[in-house]
Amino acid sequence: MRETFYVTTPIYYPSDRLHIGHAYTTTIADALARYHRLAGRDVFFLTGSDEHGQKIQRRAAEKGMPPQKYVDEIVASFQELWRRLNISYDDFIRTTEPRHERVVQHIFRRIQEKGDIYKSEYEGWYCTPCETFWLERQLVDGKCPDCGRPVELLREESYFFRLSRYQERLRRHIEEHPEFIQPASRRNEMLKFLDQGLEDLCISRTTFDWGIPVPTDPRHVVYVWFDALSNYLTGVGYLQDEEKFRRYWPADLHLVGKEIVRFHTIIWPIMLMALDLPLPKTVFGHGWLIIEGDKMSKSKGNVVDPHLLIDEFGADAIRYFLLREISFGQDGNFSRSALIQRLNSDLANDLGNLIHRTAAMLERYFQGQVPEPGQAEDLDLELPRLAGQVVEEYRRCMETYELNEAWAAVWRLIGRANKYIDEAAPWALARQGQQDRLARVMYNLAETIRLVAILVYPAMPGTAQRIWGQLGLAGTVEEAGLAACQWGRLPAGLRMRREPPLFPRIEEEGEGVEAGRAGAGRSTAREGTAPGQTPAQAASAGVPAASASAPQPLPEITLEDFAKLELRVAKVLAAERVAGADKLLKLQIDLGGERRQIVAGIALHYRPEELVGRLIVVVANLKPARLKGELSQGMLLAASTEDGTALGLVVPERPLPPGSRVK
Ligand code: ME8
Repeated sequence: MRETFYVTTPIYYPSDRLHIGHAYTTTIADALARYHRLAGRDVFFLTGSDEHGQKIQRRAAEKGMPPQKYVDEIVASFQELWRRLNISYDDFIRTTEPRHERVVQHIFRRIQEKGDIYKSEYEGWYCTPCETFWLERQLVDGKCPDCGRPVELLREESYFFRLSRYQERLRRHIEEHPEFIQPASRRNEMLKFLDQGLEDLCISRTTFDWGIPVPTDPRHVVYVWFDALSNYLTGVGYLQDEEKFRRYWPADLHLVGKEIVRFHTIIWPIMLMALDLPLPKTVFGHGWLIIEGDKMSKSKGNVVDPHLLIDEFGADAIRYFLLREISFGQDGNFSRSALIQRLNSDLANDLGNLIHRTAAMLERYFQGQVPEPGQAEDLDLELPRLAGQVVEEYRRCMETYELNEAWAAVWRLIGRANKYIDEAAPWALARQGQQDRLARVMYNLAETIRLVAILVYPAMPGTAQRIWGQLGLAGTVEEAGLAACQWGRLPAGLRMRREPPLFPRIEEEGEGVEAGRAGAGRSTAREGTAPGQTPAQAASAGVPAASASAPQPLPEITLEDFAKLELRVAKVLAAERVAGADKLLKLQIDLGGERRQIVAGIALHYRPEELVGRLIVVVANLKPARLKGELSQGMLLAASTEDGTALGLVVPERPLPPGSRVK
């Protein structure tokens, strides 16, 4: 039988629409599920919604809706978000489903029969937003110690669960299984929490009715956390599909935010002990996404909507950012500028350039076909060696939940491959007629891209599959699996297609946007690096963007360098301002039979209407980029004074048909 991997996310409250924090947890769980599938395991990935309790009942009442109708609507939006984010869950559990209500009632009855549930009276505090009971001494300034919001005094008849009876058994388990609570800092917190002694837990309520009735006493509804935690059993067929349950239980990983580690490592394991079921292997409490230094909250108005981010940047870019930027386990800042910087540097530049340069050179030197690798020199052996090490390190990091280290390793390989292009200088080999060595270099590059496609799959499934297809490989990345990461399995003869960039560079207004698309040139492909030049020099030499303001003369270039620029005359068909960007105009241009859109930083100098019908000059082969979310497929030429106060378009001196080449 194949090894299994059962991973869960928290089931989220439908008290509101989900935000980027929820997307963070679910993306990590999805990446892990996909990684384990790649590794050949039989994966079960469960997510869902936590629909009962006082908080939800009140929210529904505020909206004037019956609770079931209210949750149905919100939960549909959860599922829509997961679809857009490409979340590959195997089941979505809703706690209002009959299959779950049955399981919860059974669990309640079973623990009661065992003598671990008794009836008494609860008198104490309750935080409804957290759905948590607190003792007077646990409050901080009379407020909830977790969220700082006001608490309510409760006094009602309740059923209690004898947590205290299992305290020592739980402590022993935590001490003997260091992998049970991760990271280690959370484990220490939980051991300290146990030192204070466990109080028995109130597990039923009588003052509202939106919950699962206690089977033996239906005036009570089951406490929402007792109900919610049980989802991890319902979801894998407990009491319904014994074969499935035996296959996947115990869970390998409950992934949760740090604020709910206590529920998952104290209450949940004790419920399982009382049911004589094995405990999950690991509860991992990750850190929070912080927005510009502040916790996200509705009242602060800083809630980030993942839908808008997906609209603007695409699902894979957002997934990659969440997985790469935040040190897994710790809190991490989420900001638009960090996002753009990360996407530009890692995706548009590093990954994008590697693919673009390789595809372009394969086309130029081998009609797009991956050649049989020729004789290798020392330099050519380094990349395969590094690839082997990176695959090993990647596996180790994924298995031990050092996720961002795994991506860092992959990007070391990508970085090395880009440097290898500069060092091996395929264009020089081609000039010197060294076909054999050139074939080796190009094979190595294409093979690195194949490995990278597999390795990035858990983070960016769509992108990985596109790269796979671009290389001419059949089937899916997931079917190929990690086993295909062996160097040298790329068959010669495949045809690698040249495709538009996977991740156009994103330009934000204000950072050097002066003329056509100033700044974009910094990241253009480095294919043409000449011997003795650094890639940066070659890139800046190759692109005249905003160079009017450059104080230093640029390094000399050859005619060949200049010939790489495809400058053409274009006619402006339409022009308009870009919303939310003072400096930008969006132009529709005719390039001689081809229509394109370009975005130019000239709005302070030209009104849209004065441009329509005019001839301009554009760099037609500049890598497309996005500015304020608008696609720009080229750059117009303009000259400006060094301080940027005066600017004029570069135009042909007499009328010429659109598409005419500028040489
Ligand atoms: O707690 N940063 O549901 P919930 C990172 N229903 N992760 C965040 C986050 C942030 N700023 N905000 C939320 C519940 N999360 C219960 C769970 S499980 C049996 C019951 C994520 O809707 C994180 O995973 O309040 C956190 O634990 C979870 O959303 C809380 O979701």
